[in-house]
This record gives sequence, structure tokens and C-alpha cells, in this order.
Amino acid sequence: MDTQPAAENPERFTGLKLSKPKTVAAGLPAVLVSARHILAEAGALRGMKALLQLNQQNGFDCPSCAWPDPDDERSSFAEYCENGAKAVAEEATLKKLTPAFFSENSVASLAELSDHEIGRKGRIAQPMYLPAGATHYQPISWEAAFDKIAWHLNSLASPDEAIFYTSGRTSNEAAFLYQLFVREYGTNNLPDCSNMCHESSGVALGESLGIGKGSVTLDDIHQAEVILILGQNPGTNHPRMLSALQRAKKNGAVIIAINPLREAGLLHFLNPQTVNGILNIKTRLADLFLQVRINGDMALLKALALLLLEAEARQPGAVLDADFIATQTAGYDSYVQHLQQYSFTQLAADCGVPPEQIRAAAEVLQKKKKIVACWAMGLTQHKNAVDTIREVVNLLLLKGSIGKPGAGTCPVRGHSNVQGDRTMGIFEKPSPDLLRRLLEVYGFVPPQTHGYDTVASIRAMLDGQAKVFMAMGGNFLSATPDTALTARALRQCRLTVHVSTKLNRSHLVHGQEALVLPCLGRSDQDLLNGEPQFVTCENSMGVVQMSKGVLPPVSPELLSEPAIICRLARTTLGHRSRVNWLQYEQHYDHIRQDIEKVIPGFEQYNERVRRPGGFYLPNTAREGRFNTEKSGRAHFNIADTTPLLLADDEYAMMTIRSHDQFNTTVYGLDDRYRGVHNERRVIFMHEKDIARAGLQPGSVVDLVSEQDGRRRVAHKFIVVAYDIPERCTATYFPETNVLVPLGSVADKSNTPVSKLVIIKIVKDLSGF
Ligand SMILES: Nc1nc2c(c(=O)[nH]1)N[C@H]1C(S)=C(S)[C@@H](COP(=O)(O)OP(=O)(O)OC[C@H]3O[C@@H](n4cnc5c(=O)[nH]c(N)nc54)[C@H](O)[C@@H]3O)O[C@H]1N2
Ligand SMILES: Nc1nc2c(c(=O)[nH]1)N[C@H]1C(S)=C(S)[C@@H](COP(=O)(O)OP(=O)(O)OC[C@H]3O[C@@H](n4cnc5c(=O)[nH]c(N)nc54)[C@H](O)[C@@H]3O)O[C@H]1N2
Ligand code: SF4
Ligand SMILES: [Mo]
Repeated sequence: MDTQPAAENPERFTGLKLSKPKTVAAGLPAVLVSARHILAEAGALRGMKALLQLNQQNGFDCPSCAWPDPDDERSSFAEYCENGAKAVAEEATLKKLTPAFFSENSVASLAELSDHEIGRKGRIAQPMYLPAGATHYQPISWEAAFDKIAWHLNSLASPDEAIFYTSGRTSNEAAFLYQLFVREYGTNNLPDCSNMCHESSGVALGESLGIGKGSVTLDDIHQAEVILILGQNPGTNHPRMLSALQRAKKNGAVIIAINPLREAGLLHFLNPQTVNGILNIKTRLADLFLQVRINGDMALLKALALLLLEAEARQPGAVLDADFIATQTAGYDSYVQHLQQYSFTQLAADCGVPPEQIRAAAEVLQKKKKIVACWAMGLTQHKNAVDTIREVVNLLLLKGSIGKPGAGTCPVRGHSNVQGDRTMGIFEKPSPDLLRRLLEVYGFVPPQTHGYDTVASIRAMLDGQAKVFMAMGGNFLSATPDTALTARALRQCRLTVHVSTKLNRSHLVHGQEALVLPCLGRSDQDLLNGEPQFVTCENSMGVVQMSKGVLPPVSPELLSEPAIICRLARTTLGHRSRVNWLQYEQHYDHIRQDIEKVIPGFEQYNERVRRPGGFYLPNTAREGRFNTEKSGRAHFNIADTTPLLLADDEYAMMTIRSHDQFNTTVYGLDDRYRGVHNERRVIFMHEKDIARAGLQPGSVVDLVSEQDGRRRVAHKFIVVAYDIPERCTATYFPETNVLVPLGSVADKSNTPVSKLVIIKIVKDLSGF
């Protein structure tokens, strides 16, 4: 056993127990687990107060995922899921980290704790400062904290030596102010979690359809005839999507799930909010489950398209939408020519799905016209992610399944406001339009050169090009790839600053000096001059809604994110600034008034967002218009398949979320649906692979990745036999981020390839 756990990735077992994987999601256990979390953290009164306002039209937006609320009826008492309840419990906790806590616990001793233990400690209650060389964080006043940041920022040789990261929980108002401050300060170094998440979707959809967002509304899902769900685990990560799928099924939809794992939430649903659910009458979800090999999606999609073309040849006019293809798309002929080089048999072999199952799926698609394709990280975090997503679009284009009711694209977003942050200008590659409007509205010339995205930021810190790192939320160290390298990058900074609600590992692996600035969360009441303020968020389907926190903050020293940015901007920019920061800090209506002037689609923002349910942003693809650069038409894309080549001792590893975490926040140690309890250091393997490698279920192994000549090791994982395609394995993120090479990124989107890490599995001789 190692004696000293590494600060960036402690390695300890917690006592694995296994049960049979579930084939049905939610039901009563989901309700009970929600109640347990909320009671343990927030107590009954505070907990109920929060839950009653969660996702209500006058309450606060769920801080967890970006799945939309129903446009029509909302349940008045429980418009949320287990995942939302856990997120609220995590934030609404009454535990707090006082100055005494930080003087009793050194940074080094805190770093020995697991992420689960760190999260349990409570809310950060006052600004904390770690001087150079110090071993403990100490309290600091807000003024002194802003002075320190301003001093560091103003002493850099160039504004481009600072990096300003954003995580997707940040509200529209805070995001807008943050990018405004950063651009007026003088850089476009605005990486965000989107760089690691749906960036590939944005690039792919922009190229194919002329808009980087999905096209469907919730109602389109309800009305769809076929729903494809690729590389997504909705039962865990977007649980209320199951209610929408249930409604679609009731209306006759056929669901085709494409995933290496038979996730419970793709198979059946027990809706705890309906009588049937309580009576244990489950809804079957996937009619067809295609157990694709990791990254076999491109081959599978091509195989489906090939079968559609064959069927169209047999019955001209009956399968494809020739009219749509002729009038709305470009590149069809070359796409067909390209496709015809492939053999169905080879494609089927490459994706690992039995040919008869692919034929069954193609038969469904042949007959139907209204198809919605949903996807998430199983598609976006691959080297060829952009091409795979464009292949999904190719399929929709063949069927004319876009820009009409019941049909279209549905990249299911992660963080609750990740889409809104982009809309507000959090992007290292701002559009010329945005920069022009900033100049017009504020009168300063924003920087024109593109900034660093997440991966480029890590490189810049490593190379000494960037010296100050600031994060508006998130957990940069643990969420990014190549943890050991990222740790070195952060440690080389002169100053790291985190605006956070809870303690996390990025506070413990820090720059020479470090600041942790505590902010209000979504559920916290934000009072300004006695008046409660609200913020706004955009969900996965482009609806902008208000969110008003209700809980008394755990400490009077917490500031809202907008207030933190305004005060930092005033301290840093002083008389140089053209922006009236003081006014923004007085009432958030002022911020929205100016967002309206800068960002298209927000006309009468203050008025429309106060209407129940908010408003939809314009969406060209939804309206059947394709603003693509080249032609104003939707584009077929041509890309080759990239079959997985592995040496005898190599495996493909995907890093996935358990049922008990929100990204790097670990709520608990159970992955209930997959039957893994009380342990996260596991590797899922096919039983034949286990035998072939001379291992047994329960063996303890080290995982080694040597993709680019650098050896990276994640120590001590327990082998779990699982129904997963051969040569494919799965582990939990963030424990195995140490293995994801910084240089392994998606073409065009630069997203870390977290779903296909090539590893070797080495028997750990130390045992456990
Ligand atoms: N409870 C909870 N909710 C969350 C989050 C959370 O951590 N916890 N995170 C939020 C965020 S930021 C995001 S981005 C989303 C993430 O939501 P998901 O994308 O659902 O999350 P992952 O666990 O990364 O799971 C990806 C799924 O893709 C499958 N997969 C992996 N590789 C492949 C592949 O090559 N092909 C196919 N077809 N499938 C593949 C995996 O088996 C898994 O089912 O969830 C959001 N909601
Ligand atoms: N290997 C691997 N790596 C991945 C992924 C993967 O699938 N595999 N997924 C990637 C994806 S999809 C994403 S989105 C990223 C996530 O990357 P991040 O967004 O950086 O990480 P989170 O874990 O969501 O951030 C959690 C922290 O946010 C802070 N926080 C919570 N609420 C608030 C708030 O209201 N305000 C502020 N200021 N702070 C708050 C808390 O301190 C908490 O510790 O990780 C990526 N990394
Ligand atoms: S589906 Fe997502 S947004 Fe909705 S309640 Fe659950 S976690 Fe929150
Ligand atoms: Mo994400």
C-alpha cells in the first residue's frame, strides 16, 4: 500500500459490495434517497422549503442538469428528480467551514481526504487566503482579496497572462458581467467546462446546420415517432428526461438506445409521480437496445444509412425525404457515393452490433418521418466526435427530420446554465459580432485575438505563458485531463482564485498564493437593499427562465457572483473602465437591460423573463432555416470510420459518471443502478477479458496509459465483471482523469477524449 496519498488523487478503498445491475430506473428508492440526502444535509424545514421551490415558476432553477421544465403543467410539489434533490441538499447544507476549521486543518491534510469527504465538510463561509509558502488558509476581508487579485492582474506583462475559467452553473447575469470584465481587462482567455463537454456538438451542428444548439423543444420529444438516444445515461444524468420519454412512448414513439452499457434508465422507468409508478407498473423505454462498442457509433450510423439507401432504391420515394434533400441540403450526391464504398458486413463488425439488430433499427427508421436524436458525452468526448455527431445529422437529413414538429437534434446539455453561459459570451473564440456590439454599447475596444480553451490553458500555465488563474465555479484540477500535469500547471501560477460554494480539490492544489471566494448558490436568497434579486438561466432547449433563491444564506459574508465580479472589476480597472459596475451591483435589471443591447434574442428581457415559464430564444434550425457559412443549406458531411485498433494487452476505457455524483462532486459511494455499492475505484470489464488477462472478479489492478510515450498510472482499481462489449472497459471520472493524456483531444473541438483512453491493465501485486 502507498503510505502517502497524492494530493491530486488519493487512493483508498472504501469496501466494495456488488448487487445485480438494475433494469428499471427511479421508483420509490429514488424518492427515499432524495429524502435521505435532503434531511441529512439541510434538515427537514430548510430542506422542504428548498424542494418546494425547486423548478417552480416563481422559485429557483435546479442547479444540477440542464433538462428543461415542462412548458405546460408543472407538479406543484415535486417538479424535480433524485439528482436535483441531491444537488440541492449539497448546496442547502447547514454545515459551514469557519476560520477555525481552516486553522485546524492544513491544506496538506485536507488533500488527503477523498472528494466525497471534502464535499461533506460544508459551505465555505468567508473569503479565505493562502499566502505564499503558508500551510493553512486564513480569513481575509473581501476588500483585501479584491486588492490582491487586482494587484496581480495589473502587474502582468500582458492581460493574456491571465486565465478566467467558467463552470456551467454560472447565471446569465454573472456570465455576461464576467466576460465583460475579462474583455475590458483585455483578454479572450475564457475557457469553460463546455470545452470538455458539448463543444463537439456545437462545432458539428454549426457546420452542418448553421447553429451550435439543438433544435428540439420538449414538445418535439413528446411528439416524435422515433427517439434515438446515443451515448447518454438519462436515468442518472437527466432523470426527468425519462418522464418525457414516457410521454413519447404513450404517444407511440419507438426508442432506440445506442450504448455500450445497458443502463437501467434506458430500459424501464417507474415514474414516482404517477399512480402506476407507485403501484410498481413500469414503462418500457428502449424498444431496441444496440450494444455498440466504444466509439463504434460512426460505423453503426453508416450501416443504418446504407440500409436506408438500399430500401429507398427498392421503393423509391418511400424512405428518404427527396424533396427536403433537394431543396434544403447540400452534398447529398457525394455523401451517397462515399457511403457506397462501405460494406454493411464490415460496418456491422466494426461497431460490434449484431447485423439483425441493425436491420431491425433501420426498418423502424425507414417507415417513420419524425425522428429526434438525443446524445451526450458518449458521442462528444471522442477524437472523431465532431464527425460522429455530423453523421447523426446526416441520418436526420436523409429523412428530412429537422425543422419540423417531432423531429430534430437534441444534444442534452450538462450543467444547468452551460448553454446560457455561451450565449452570454463565455467563449475563447468570440464572434466578430459580439466584439462589435461590446464596442458599440460600452465604447471600449475588446481584444480581437482568440484566447485559450481549457486544454490550451493548461499548456499555457505549464509553459509559464499564463500566471494567474481564476475560476468562476467548477473544479478545474479534477475535471480536466492529465491530473498530474494540470496540478503542475496550477502550482506554477503566481495566483489561483476560485469563486466557489463548496471546498474542492482545486483549492488544495493551488498557485503560489491562493484565494477562495465564497458565493451564494442557486437556492440562496439574494437580497439587495432589502429586495430579493433573481437571476436567469437558459436550459438545454433554449428557454430562458428566472431563478430566485429562497434559503437564508449560511453566512452573512457570502456575496453573489454578480457582486463579486462588479467589485473585482471596479478594483482592477478603476477609472480605466467604461462600464457602470456600481449600477449593475444595485439591481440585476440593469444588467439585463444591457444584455438586451449586446446579445441577440433578448429583446424586452426584463419583461419577458418575468412571464411564467420565461421565453424561447430564436433558433434557426428549429424553424427549418440553415444559416451555414457556405450555402445557407444543411450540409451532409463525409468522414471515414476509424476502427478501434488495440494490441493484445490493450483495452479501450471510457470514464463515466456514477449515480452518486455530479461531475467532481461525489454525493455518495453507490452506483445503485449498476449494482456497485460503497466503492468508486472499480473497473468494469467483460468476463472473457478478465479471464484472458489472467485476472478474476475482485482482482486489484493498476491502470496504465502510455498513449503518447508518457507513462501515466492510476493505482488500485477493483475488477468488476460487467455486461460490456469485449475489449471495452469503464471507470469513474474523476478518479481516472490522471490517465487521460492532455494531447488526446477531439479534432476541431479540442475536447479531451475522455471516453476512449487506451489502457493496459496490470495486476497490482500489493493486494488489498
Ligand atoms: N447525476 C448527475 N447528473 C449530471 C451529471 C453528473 O455528473 N451527475 N453531469 C452533468 C453534465 S456536466 C453532463 S455533460 C451530463 C453527462 O451526461 P452523460 O453523457 O449521460 O454522462 P456520462 O456518464 O459521461 O455518460 C455517458 C454515457 O455514454 C456511454 N458511452 C460512453 N462511450 C460511448 C460510446 O463510444 N458510444 C456510445 N454510444 N455510448 C458511449 C456510457 O456508457 C454512458 O452511458 O450530465 C449532467 N447531469
Ligand atoms: N474523465 C472525464 N473528465 C470529464 C468528464 C468526463 O466525462 N470524463 N466530463 C467533463 C464535463 S462534461 C464537464 S461539464 C466538466 C465539469 O467541470 P466543472 O464544471 O469544472 O466541475 P464541477 O464538478 O461541475 O464543479 C463543481 C464545483 O463547482 C462549485 N460550485 C457549485 N455550485 C456553484 C455555484 O453556484 N457557484 C460557484 N461559483 N461555484 C459553484 C463547487 O465548489 C463545486 O466543487 O468535467 C469534464 N471532465
Ligand atoms: S432532470 Fe436535471 S434539472 Fe430536472 S430536476 Fe433532475 S437534475 Fe434537476
Ligand atoms: Mo458537462
